[in-house]
Amino acid sequence: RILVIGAGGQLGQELVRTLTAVFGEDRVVASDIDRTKARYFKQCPFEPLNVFATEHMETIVQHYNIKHIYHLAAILSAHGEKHPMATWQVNLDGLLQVLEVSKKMKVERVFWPSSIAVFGKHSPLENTPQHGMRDAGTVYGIAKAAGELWCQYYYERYGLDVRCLRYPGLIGHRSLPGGGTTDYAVDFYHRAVKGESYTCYLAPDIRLPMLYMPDAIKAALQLMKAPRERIRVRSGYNLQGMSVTPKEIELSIQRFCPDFKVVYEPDQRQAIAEGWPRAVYDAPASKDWGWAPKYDLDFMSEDILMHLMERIG
Ligand code: VAH
Repeated sequence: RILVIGAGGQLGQELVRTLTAVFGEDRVVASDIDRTKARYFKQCPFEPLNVFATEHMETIVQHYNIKHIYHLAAILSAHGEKHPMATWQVNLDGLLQVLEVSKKMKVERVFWPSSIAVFGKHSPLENTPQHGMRDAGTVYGIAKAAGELWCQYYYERYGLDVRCLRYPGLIGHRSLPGGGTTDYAVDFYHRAVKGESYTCYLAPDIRLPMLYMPDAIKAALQLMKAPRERIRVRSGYNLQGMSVTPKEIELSIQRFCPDFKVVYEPDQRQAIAEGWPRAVYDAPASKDWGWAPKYDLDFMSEDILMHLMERIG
């Protein structure tokens, strides 16, 4: 079976939905520290789980005969800057608990989402290389950079098959992000279909790599399905979907919602975004396990707005 830790978050809700569809509802166990998140998971077992309760984690792994773990629990970049020590503890120490339990319980494969946030202002930010310098400028990014090194260590020292992706900003219509720097993009679509305007906390021209959720989920499943010997990057694979600015997203939405308006009032999150890549080099992901994103900006906008309009009516 498959255990998803932190299943109640933006990525987790979508991942559980796809994993249960692909492997069957009896093959997936969702878990989250917040037991109220059980409401999202009618299709599979749900277990409340705090990553620091390692004995409880071991009991879950044993009871459900868990062979694959997707460890998603984390505090995102913007929220993380308000609570640096808690963010380091949850994001890094939490990962170490999962790696230790996985090693002890002989879990076969572990997935961990890293982020383009591992890079910082001294990294080349255009076409950022796969093995470039990771001089993260946020606690979130520092924990992701350190976490990548720990994942690599557990593979090389203990043979634990940990696999990581450096996700760009993720945009989806089924689940809401929380505390991220790229959350604005999700807010744009929700406000547009409600006929509301939006005040954006980033400048209109800040270009960032973004990924539509179906491509993000597809990447995780492709990476985890690949034969062990195909995985040649044990830090985190760069993933490049589309590099877009808030203004370009606004214009793309206006093709479908002409009255949608955005006012730009950058706040402290602008400095975080400026330290991140404009676009990353992701040929190793394509070469090693067949990464090939499907969605561009207009295709994504059309798909999101269609789903949201149906839901919000
Ligand atoms: C964040 N969505 O905004 C995350 C992501 C690259 C951005 O890591 O913190």
